[in-house]
Amino acid sequence: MRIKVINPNTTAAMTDAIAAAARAVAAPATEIVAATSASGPASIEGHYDEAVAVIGLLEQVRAGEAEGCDAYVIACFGDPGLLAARELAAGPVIGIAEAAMRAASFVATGFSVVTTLARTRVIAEHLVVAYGMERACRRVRAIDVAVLALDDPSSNARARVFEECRRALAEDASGAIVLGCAGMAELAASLTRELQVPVIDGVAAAVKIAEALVGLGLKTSKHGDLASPLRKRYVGGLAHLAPE
Ligand code: 5HY
Repeated sequence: MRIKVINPNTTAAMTDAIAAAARAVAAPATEIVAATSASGPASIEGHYDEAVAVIGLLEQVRAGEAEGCDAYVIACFGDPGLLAARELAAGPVIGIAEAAMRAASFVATGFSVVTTLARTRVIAEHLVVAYGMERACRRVRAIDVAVLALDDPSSNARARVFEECRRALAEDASGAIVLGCAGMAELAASLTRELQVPVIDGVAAAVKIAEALVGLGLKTSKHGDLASPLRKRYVGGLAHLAPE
């Protein structure tokens, strides 16, 4: 099977780290196609970034349909454009936030999310409600490090994530941690070892869930709201996105 893992921001270095996390857990017969959005924000850290990033994401899904992809992973913790992408795609589309939250709920009765900037906390909180995770998600926390500073040693990001996880386990009555950014994927294994609790990276969780759904022969339902977009005229700079 072919799974397209899409980074909806335009930072190729981040896509490389995301692709490595995806390939590390993919089954031998799974081909991971990693893609970086061709247009939009270098990182997604708010509602505006997210709204603009959706166009680049949908362009990658449309291309994936032509490339014969069996499933898609939206590798950004806001799950931007998830339902729009599901309208476009025949196969399953998995957002890393939903994947990580659902995986966490299988291994703990409560989890905390540790994300980047405080201003993006509300985006994760909205997803908690949208996914019906209010009971399981005990708290959304932030380390106040920008997305593109995560791999800058001077940001001390890893130590800050570790500290916030420790606080969450002490204060939130959580039994698991959900990492709230695709850029934190490579931290999951070592934090799990050090904290002795499941620390979940959504990229890996989404790849395994996509494999399971494709393996079950499940595709996105085209009965109702996720049916293919209705054909109509699109004009201007987005005319190329007109539904076929
Ligand atoms: C992400 N932004 O996973 C989100 C994380 C965040 O560019 N990739 C981004 O902080 O919302």
